[in-house]
Amino acid sequence: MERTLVLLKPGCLQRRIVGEVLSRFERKGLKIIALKLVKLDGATAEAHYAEHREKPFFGSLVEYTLSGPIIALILEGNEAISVVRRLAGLTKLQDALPGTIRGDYAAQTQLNIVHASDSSASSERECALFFKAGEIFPWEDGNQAWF
Ligand code: 3AN
Repeated sequence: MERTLVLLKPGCLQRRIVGEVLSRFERKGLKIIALKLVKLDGATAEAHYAEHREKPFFGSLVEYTLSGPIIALILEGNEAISVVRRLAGLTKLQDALPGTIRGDYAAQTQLNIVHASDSSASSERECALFFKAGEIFPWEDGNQAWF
């Protein structure tokens, strides 16, 4: 079982598609084990995108990430890291296939709607950056009769 950090960027709230995006993860059978609406501070946004510090788009990427609240969540499931990356779709606008979240919703590469951890090392680092241990609530599948 793996965990992965997902961010629904400000554009998700602007476009009122939070529910639609979350439902894609739920439909796949992934478990939401942590979730919050949060307005990031500059230091956290820069730490999150630290690997891109030297890229020309770093400043505007951080600015966009700070432009409004975001939703941060941790998903748990089998092979969750790669499964969520595939549901999210490829980074570049022109590569993101229809049927993926970015393929269906992203209109610009920089504003590509969702972030998803790309490895177990980044998942561990990013989950810890966004959530304290007491904000994560793993749960078991219950008796089907409860549905
Ligand atoms: P991913 O989010 O698919 O892991 P990364 O880590 O290469 O992709 O990029 C992080 C974020 O930086 C992307 N989600 C996107 O918002 C932005 N980004 C990546 N490449 C570009 C680019 N060429 N121009 C503008 N923004 C970019």
